[in-house]
Amino acid sequence: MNFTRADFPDGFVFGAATAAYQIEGHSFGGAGSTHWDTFAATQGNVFKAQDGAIACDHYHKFEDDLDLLKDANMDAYRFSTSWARVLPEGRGQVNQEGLDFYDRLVDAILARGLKPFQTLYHWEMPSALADLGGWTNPNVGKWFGDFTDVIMGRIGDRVEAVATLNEPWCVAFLSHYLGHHAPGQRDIRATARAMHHVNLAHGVAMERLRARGQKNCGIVLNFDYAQPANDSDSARAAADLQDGIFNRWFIEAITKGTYPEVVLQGFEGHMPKGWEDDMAVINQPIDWLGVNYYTRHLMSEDVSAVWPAVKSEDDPLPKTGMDWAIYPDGLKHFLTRLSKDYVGDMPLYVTENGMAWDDDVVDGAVADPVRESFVNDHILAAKDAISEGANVKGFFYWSLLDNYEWAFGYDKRFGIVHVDYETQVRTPKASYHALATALRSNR
Ligand code: IFM
Repeated sequence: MNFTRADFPDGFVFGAATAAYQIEGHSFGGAGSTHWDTFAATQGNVFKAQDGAIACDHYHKFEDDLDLLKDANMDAYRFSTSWARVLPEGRGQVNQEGLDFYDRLVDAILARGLKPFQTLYHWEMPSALADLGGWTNPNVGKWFGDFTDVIMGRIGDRVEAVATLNEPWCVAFLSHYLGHHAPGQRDIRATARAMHHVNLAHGVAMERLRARGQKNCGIVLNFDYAQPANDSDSARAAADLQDGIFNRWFIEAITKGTYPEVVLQGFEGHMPKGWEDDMAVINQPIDWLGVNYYTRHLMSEDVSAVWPAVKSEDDPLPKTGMDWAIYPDGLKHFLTRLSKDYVGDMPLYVTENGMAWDDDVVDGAVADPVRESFVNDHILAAKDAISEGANVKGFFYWSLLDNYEWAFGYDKRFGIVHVDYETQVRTPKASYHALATALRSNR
């Protein structure tokens, strides 16, 4: 790696991220069914119909996994707390085993001198609430607020920072318009509702967190760099619309209390009644913003499509195992743009950045040179953003472990640690060792 800790401001946090359903093993410890369990059990939705029942068995192996993080000289662990593990029916009866698990996990993080960065929702909508419409139901904000109170009542005294939601674009648009994630809907009205309710749920959870006196509260948004595929007005308009749906819809609502007009026009007639009255709840101060960044898309107009009539063109850049273009400048773009246009001096954390590759264990080792360059180049892009004035406070690699990559099942490996799903043996990859060496300096 071409950086050391000395290249970053004092206190800059390096860590790795995971999420509950992707690693824990959802069949353990009394967790309730989620919409991912049923989505995966439906033919054609997920690679080989795989689910998170066992995943990386982190539920039993979390101590070893935290040792891996510490041995990589990291400072922090970003994890999520599963709604359905804590409240198997989404509301009502609490699963004490679930609370106990997160209690043990947070203590084990702290015992290793690591900082716990919690995310409240990383996609485990309990099936009982999915039955009631999940993110399309206007009451989802209140249900989520109640879950927030239950879990923070147990671990809120020890976490360093908490994010309400992970990647609301995926929760709403990817899952209700594109249908790629649970619940697999493809319906514009459901999309408009989910797009608004996910922001409202963030606002309600923030109110609950503030009422509890919780410190360091924020949200994790994913940003995709939409660039015009060519020099035409129509390509520029397509990029702007894509940016509106993917990026501005969330950051603008949270920091300014408005939605981009170009997106509202497309949702005309489908937004929930009285949505305007919710904007004040959505637009309340946050303490930090999490930035997940993976790739860019080159956009053009799709003349054969209804709204949003956009499509992405082939990108000449090298690609990851997800076929995502590798474009570190996009991370710098967002960190500087966010600080200039939306959050000013508020702390920004790169809460996810990483890549999938077809990694194999050969003679007990995993060579992943493409990932080594990827991580290096994105960390240096964050450093450039800092030198241009962005208040970036940390960087979390996605992910500590190979894990359940949603609709791709276990077919895509994002980890700096390889997981053999048959034996649950962990093998740190070359990128893990390179990061550990870079982070050893000046600790
Ligand atoms: O695995 C996901 C994660 O759950 C959310 N952000 C993107 C990652 C890679 O697709």
